[in-house]
Amino acid sequence: MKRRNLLLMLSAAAMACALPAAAQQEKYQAEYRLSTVVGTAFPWGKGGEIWANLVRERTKGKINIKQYPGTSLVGGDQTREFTAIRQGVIDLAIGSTINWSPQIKQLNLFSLPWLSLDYAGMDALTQGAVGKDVFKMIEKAGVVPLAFGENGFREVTNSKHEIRKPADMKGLKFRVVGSPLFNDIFSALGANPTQMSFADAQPALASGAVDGQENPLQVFTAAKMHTLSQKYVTLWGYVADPLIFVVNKEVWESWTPADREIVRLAAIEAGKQEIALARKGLTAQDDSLVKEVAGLGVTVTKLTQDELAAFKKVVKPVYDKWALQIGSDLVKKAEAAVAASRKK
Ligand code: X2X
Repeated sequence: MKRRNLLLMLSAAAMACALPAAAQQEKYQAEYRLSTVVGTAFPWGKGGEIWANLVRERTKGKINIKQYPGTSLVGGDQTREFTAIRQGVIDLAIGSTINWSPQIKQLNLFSLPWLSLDYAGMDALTQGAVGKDVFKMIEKAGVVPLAFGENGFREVTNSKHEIRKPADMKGLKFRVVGSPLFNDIFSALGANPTQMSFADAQPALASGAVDGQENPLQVFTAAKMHTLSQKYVTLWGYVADPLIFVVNKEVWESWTPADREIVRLAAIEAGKQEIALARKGLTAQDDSLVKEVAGLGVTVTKLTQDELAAFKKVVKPVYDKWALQIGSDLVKKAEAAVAASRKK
């Protein structure tokens, strides 16, 4: 073989070896878009920031995540977020199961009123067999789930009067989130629900177009809802609202296995930190956030077990109707997990 041919062959071989790495590198985008409904003033948005920072550090800037709060990549329409993740308009998200339930109806599970009453019950759902089933459903829908976070227990607030019993709900106009399950709950209680996005909710509360809303206390304070005429808060904790960290499937597959592991572990870590932030000031040991809300001149109402039971009784038919739509097996599994957490 002539020396020139040998050199050509050697350089071709060298190029072939170098190609996979180079091709791999080319597939990485300059920026990955992370969707959240709220910004970093909220535990949920902060969770996004923590995740993005961990990934950026640990991949040495190779995976550069930019956060888009306000669900701005879908014009604020939370109910379209999951479809946009699937289609690749959104690369990563930390989303509420409520907002994704129009696409995956089983996600309504977490919105069954008073399915779980405390954090132990919530953890039993997300960290156990139910959480695994839910991840499988998300995977089946073509999106890669990595970790759970939490928005928090959703409490009912309004501008008109204290809510202690179902009759107090009568005729009040409420902004509700994007699952028809919430329309059913509020209608059953005699209220007047209207579904709208979080972005639209704030001006609607400010103008008095609606009287009330339901969201965790962390959302109440971060969005300064006392300045939106929300003078009455009832701690009824009817829905716990977990969040899920996900990645678009094609984006996920474009990353090296080592980078995927970095992103996955960072999601788990960010999820834990985010859950701690979401629960801060809302535990038996430390209820400082409840006090903070009362300090804003808001009437904070805690319900007795009997008072709570009256609400549960009214919405029982809604629970039963939705349990069938979600799937009895999954609901039974969830109920059993919650019951077991109470025995501990
Ligand atoms: O829209 C809401 O109320 C919020 C921010 O809690 C959710 O996205 C579910």
